[in-house]
Amino acid sequence: MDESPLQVLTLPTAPYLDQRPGTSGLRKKVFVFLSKRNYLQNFVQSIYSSIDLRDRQGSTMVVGGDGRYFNQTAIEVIVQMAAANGVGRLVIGHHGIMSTPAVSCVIRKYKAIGGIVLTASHNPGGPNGDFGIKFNTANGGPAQEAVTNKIFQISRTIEEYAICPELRVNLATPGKQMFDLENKFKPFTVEIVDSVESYANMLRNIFDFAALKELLSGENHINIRLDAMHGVVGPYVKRILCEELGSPANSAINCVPLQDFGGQHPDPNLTYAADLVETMKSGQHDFGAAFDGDGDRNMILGKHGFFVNPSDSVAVIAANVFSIPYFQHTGVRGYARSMPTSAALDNVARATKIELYETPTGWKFFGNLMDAGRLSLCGEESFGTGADHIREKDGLWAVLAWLSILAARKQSVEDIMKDHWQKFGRNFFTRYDYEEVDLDTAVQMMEDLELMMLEKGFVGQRFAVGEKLYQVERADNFEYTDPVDGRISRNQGLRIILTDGSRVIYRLSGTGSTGATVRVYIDSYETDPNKIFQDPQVMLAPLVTIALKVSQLHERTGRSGPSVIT
Ligand code: VG1
Ligand code: CO
Repeated sequence: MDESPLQVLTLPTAPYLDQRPGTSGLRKKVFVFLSKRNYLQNFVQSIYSSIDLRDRQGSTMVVGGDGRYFNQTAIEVIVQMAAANGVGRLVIGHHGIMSTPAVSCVIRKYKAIGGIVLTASHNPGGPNGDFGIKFNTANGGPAQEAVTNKIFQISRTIEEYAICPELRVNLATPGKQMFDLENKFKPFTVEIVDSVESYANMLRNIFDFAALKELLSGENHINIRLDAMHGVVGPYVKRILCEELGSPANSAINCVPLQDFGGQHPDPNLTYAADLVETMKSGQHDFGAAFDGDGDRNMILGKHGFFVNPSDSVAVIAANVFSIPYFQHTGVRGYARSMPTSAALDNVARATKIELYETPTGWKFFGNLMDAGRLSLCGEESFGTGADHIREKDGLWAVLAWLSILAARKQSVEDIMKDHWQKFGRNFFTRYDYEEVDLDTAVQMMEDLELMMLEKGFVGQRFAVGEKLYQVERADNFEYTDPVDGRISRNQGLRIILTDGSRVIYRLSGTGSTGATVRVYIDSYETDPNKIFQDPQVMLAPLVTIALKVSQLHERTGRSGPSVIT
């Protein structure tokens, strides 16, 4: 501990008008944080100021990040500002690294008032990539809109921030560090913790580790391949899957977190995790998975690269929910999915008489339902799957959930999926992403589309594509009323629902950092046993044609096709 107490300074600053948190935190190009004076300080002060001083004083907060470029520098500033803002204790991952689900777990374990996660998730990193800041509240989940709106409002009028510029934290040494501050009775404490331990401990209480160990390293073990894509989840995979559950070291690849994710998009989908898909095609592995930069997303593959659509993944977990000991103990209170996610989960909910909630995109909407004891398992089409053990989606949890099902059913991923479709019917799903579209063009397109959809005569309109004939049954802009607190979230995506139940949905992404990303989601339901095994792109082609025609997407954006197809 230093001899003389550290100075607490209040320094002047000028606001920025663009610090509005999106679907999950504030995301900007790294150069914005580097070149705009106090850009980081302003936003971090806005977070601290959004918390009532009485709640902040002497409290515990958690800090972690996915290890991307600028992570460490940002944490040093966050620590200096936490001390100056009256926070009593910070719990920080070793080297400042901790996955998003682990931060959620640690916030709950330490009864912290919240946490800050430095990540832009699946967006590329490095000096030319993105940086991001997420704020999670005491339940361990992403802050609700009321909180992020408050943060945004503060950031627009901020005039000063508080900081202890002399405070030097050592992120490399586990254990406690204490700092005496001027005007403060109690020292400010920083605890550097093992990033994996608390999280691993939690998983041990959720899953049957003995059964998983048998599956991965017993006599009749299966072969798996896990791709951490140089994101934060590498050390978790190594410690839990390899060291503890006995999967061979070479079954986990790209496990060293890199500041630029090796120059790739740390995004687990068929486009950006193409290497894994390619390797799986050789047939040497029975199960494959990839994760995103901050470890909350997952992609599940079977032998020969058999792809499990995320909308199906959560439905399969629901249909086999009692393969997971956690649910045997807690029971199942409810299921939920985001609106654009296919209704595969609804089919399981109906068959098992369990409540199903349809929320807007973004994990924060699930947290309220979980806190109220109404939701146990949920998922998003965007490769997010999770449960009420924490308040974030959880990539590694999803992998262990699937492995638990494989262990219990002793069937391949493909057979489990095909059985599921035969029993429940199949919800064909595809998503087209158009990345980095001109912002004004995208906003104008959405406005025009909405006007057209609301015009008299749109409902009832018919579309003929080849032999298929579709008719519009309903068209709206999705709106959600939170069943717990009655809060209304508007403008959550334009929906065209056709008479056969098929849907075409348009949304602008809230996680990009450049221009706009237009997402088009398309799904349809099929029970005909002769059709359920067909290629989704073939099955959905007529609906894609309609989606593009109605929106004039290609003409308006000048694109000839999407950047990513899921
Ligand atoms: C996307 C996904 C959404 C997900 C969000 C955060 O948001 O669609 O389902 O919750 O990313 O995921 P948007 O607004 O771009 O569609 V993560 O792993 O990037 O924090
Ligand atoms: Co993520």
